[in-house]
Amino acid sequence: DQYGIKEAIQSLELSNIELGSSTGSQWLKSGGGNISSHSPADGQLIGQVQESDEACYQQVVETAQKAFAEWRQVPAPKRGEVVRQLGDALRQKKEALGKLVSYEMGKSYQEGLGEVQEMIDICDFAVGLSRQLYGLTMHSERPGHRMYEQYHPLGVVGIISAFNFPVAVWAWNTALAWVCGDVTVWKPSEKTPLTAIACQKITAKVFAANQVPEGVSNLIVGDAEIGQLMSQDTRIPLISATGSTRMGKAVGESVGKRLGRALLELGGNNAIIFTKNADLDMSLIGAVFGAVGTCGQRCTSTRRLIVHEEIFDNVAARLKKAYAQLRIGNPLDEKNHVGPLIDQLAVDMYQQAITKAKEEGAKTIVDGEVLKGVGYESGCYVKPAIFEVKNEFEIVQHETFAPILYLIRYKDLDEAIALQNDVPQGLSSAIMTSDMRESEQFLSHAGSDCGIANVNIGTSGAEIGGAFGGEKETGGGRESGSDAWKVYMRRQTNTINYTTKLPLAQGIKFEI
Ligand code: UN1
Repeated sequence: DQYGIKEAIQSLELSNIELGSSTGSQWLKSGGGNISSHSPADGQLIGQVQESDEACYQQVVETAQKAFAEWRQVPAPKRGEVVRQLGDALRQKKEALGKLVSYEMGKSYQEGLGEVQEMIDICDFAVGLSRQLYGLTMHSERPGHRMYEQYHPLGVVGIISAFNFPVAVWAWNTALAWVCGDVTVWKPSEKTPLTAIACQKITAKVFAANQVPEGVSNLIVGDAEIGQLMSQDTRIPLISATGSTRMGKAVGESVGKRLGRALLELGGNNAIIFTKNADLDMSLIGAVFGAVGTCGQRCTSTRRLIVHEEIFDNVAARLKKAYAQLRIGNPLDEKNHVGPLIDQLAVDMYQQAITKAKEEGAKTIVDGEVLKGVGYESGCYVKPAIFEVKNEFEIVQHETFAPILYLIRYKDLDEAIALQNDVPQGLSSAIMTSDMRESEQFLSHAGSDCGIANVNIGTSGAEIGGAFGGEKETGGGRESGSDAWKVYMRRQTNTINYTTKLPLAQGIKFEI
């Protein structure tokens, strides 16, 4: 145990077999089978988690509803104080949780720590927010009247999260939802159930110390069926779902049918434009981190580089050189740059995408390969690959969750921006340039159509302070910073008459 996994697991108080349904300090037995969580780093079994069944689900949602009635009565800054303490608890467990994230999901330890840091940051953000859940006031057209709006707690919030950010995306949602007075039911990815159990245990301790009612933080480990139950459940006014576009469409359809609220954060097909005026040294770091970081499994991963034809060959050559230096191996070994993909299915998709790209006419710059031998026993390690392609190739239009980078040439900036926008997804985008005219055009209303548009920064690694999400097939939702909190509350407009007359709006006369 050279990386101290056992110690981390102990510090997080995890045992070999855990129950997957919890309302806080209580854990519910179900009739469901066990999910085995294997590490993609070394293929070892980390532990087992009992899957929730429908009876557990019903009990969890009922407890959540009861808890909401109490939790919404707690003043928002007091709710913020509890979230502040959660942030402190996460600071204490940062190394252990970061390590488990790295081991269960396969991202580098550095990125595991970064993910826990995002949780801490959003807790801090939420604490401040708990005193800033502002509505506007407006002037009434009627004399002696006052008008304003307020934001009230919404209710039970369902959170469906993905394996690639197994803990941070939950925190973005819960930290905000809790200060807003909501209670949460979390369905984590079945591929990373143990990190979820660890989060629930950390939270339960903080909540118990603050007499937070049972049912404010709920966990339900299950498959797509549980996700469907949540999506159809009229007791859950908001479903926040992160994952594939396919999943998001299913969730969006079910939530839409009952006119519930869906916050969707789905696939990206993120591009960086390299203009002639790019500072290549730093641009290449941004592009390589964006493409191979988290083994290409961020929704913000860089999938396409749109490169000016005059610098194309130079960029391709320098990327080739940089890729030759990448160290691929155990994500807990800090010398390595690239860890494994999440599982065999992901490896299959990586291989299929490369085959398809070649069939469509891709030119190989760095070929892909599934790695075998010592250190690669899990079968999940692959070589990051680069291909020169045309943007219209079917495979290029599709998000493959793997370290495959597509290079595309362009002549002028209008064309580059059109290429950048010409995909079904709209999450993150970037331009590398020192020319203000180029960057302003890229950021203008006729520029990037994405929810995130950066200058001289890659596509991944957004800070929590901004609203996070994107357009088109990315789903349109915004999570995390800015005013993303508003979706977790219901808005109410109030008009108050403090006179003895009853004038009607729009000057309507009505006398009795
Ligand atoms: C995701 O991949 O679902 O911007 C979230 C980033 C991270 C979050 C990614 N802060 O890359």
